[in-house]
Amino acid sequence: MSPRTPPVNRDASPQAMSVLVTRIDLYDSGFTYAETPLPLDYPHPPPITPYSFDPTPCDRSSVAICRVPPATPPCPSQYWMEMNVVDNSTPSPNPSITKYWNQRRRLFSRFDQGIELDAEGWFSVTPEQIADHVARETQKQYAPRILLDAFCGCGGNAIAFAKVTKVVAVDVDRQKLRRAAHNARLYGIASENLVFIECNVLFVLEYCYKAGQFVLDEPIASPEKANALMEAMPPPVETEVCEGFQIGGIDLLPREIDAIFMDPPWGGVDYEVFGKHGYDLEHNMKIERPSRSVTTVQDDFFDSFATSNRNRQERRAQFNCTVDDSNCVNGVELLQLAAAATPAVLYDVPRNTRRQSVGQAALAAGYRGNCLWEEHFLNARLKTVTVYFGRDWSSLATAKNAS
Ligand code: MGP
Repeated sequence: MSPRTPPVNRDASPQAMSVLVTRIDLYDSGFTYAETPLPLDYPHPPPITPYSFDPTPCDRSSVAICRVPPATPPCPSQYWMEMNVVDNSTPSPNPSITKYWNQRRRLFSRFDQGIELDAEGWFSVTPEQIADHVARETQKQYAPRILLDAFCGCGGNAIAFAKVTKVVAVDVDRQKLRRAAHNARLYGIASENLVFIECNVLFVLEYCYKAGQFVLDEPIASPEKANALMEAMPPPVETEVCEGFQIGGIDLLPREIDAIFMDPPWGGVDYEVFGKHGYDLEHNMKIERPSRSVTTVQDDFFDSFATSNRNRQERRAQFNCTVDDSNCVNGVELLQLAAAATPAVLYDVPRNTRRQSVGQAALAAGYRGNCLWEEHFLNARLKTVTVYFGRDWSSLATAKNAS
């Protein structure tokens, strides 16, 4: 592979954002380290503006993308799973999820012990090796005492985080939270490490935290703000103990959070219809606000897994179209809300997201300096991307290649 020259961020002012792209190789089956050598010929990166946080608006064009050397070569013994994670010998219970069913032990190595997933969980849960890596990395870089998992779903990431820190996991759907609790029990997660909150997370981000502190019970500055809060306030929900874990409403939220992890719905299985770098956080991601009718994935959603008989243009036009636009925040606004709640934010985005748009979203959210775009390759295939905000990653960009 011939080295490409990365775009140089010539604007050395603190108004700029560098998206530092790095590659993490993880393995769970079928490959050995020798068969998949890391590409070690990354170009030398340009100088990076040090990290700072500045809420004033700035010129959104000041985004540079540069690839940085991998931090450490992978150690196969650390990541290898001693099991056959891809298995098509047992027929899938539903033909439309066959692709996911065959990889079920990649999603959860303890799948056979009774893991529960719903329709959305099958296609959106993070494979365990990747979830564990992100949790370890988060602990290393941010050392959060409490992390808020904004879109818990059936618990893939929440379980990985709860192995290393305390987690408060939010989802609008109690059934998903019950499944997550069940799955967490299968992994032996301690009940004091994981609490589940049934609430629309946009309410939690917008009204419950500022700079990591719980503010919902603080005096409100104006009658208008008080009215807006009253309108958005979710109805009370019951508290229950499910498989040893507490599930309840916003009264269970902690007084402080140190980091937020977001793995939001991207709009469904068809997200790659926008091409290799065409997914746009502003235009393609839609997260429904509380209070109006909530669109949830129904059981007949399985019927819509098969999309290939529509042409690309139709699929693009119909992508995410069941969500009411007037009652949504987009992926850029979501980052703004999270950054205001606490600056340490980890954001899972589709692998085909336009990196420039992530840099622009970061600037709009008040970040300056750099963010880390971490690509997760599982057995040499790009699966997911996590973007880390709120830390200075420039040391990665200047580190010497570990060849
Ligand atoms: P994928 O599109 O299912 O590709 O998503 P896969 O299984 O690698 O198969 P391929 O052969 O088509 O490449 C890859 C990963 O993205 C999944 O394992 C999920 O972790 C994640 N993912 C996929 N979708 C559709 C979503 C989503 O809507 N939301 C979130 N948060 N994650 C998703």
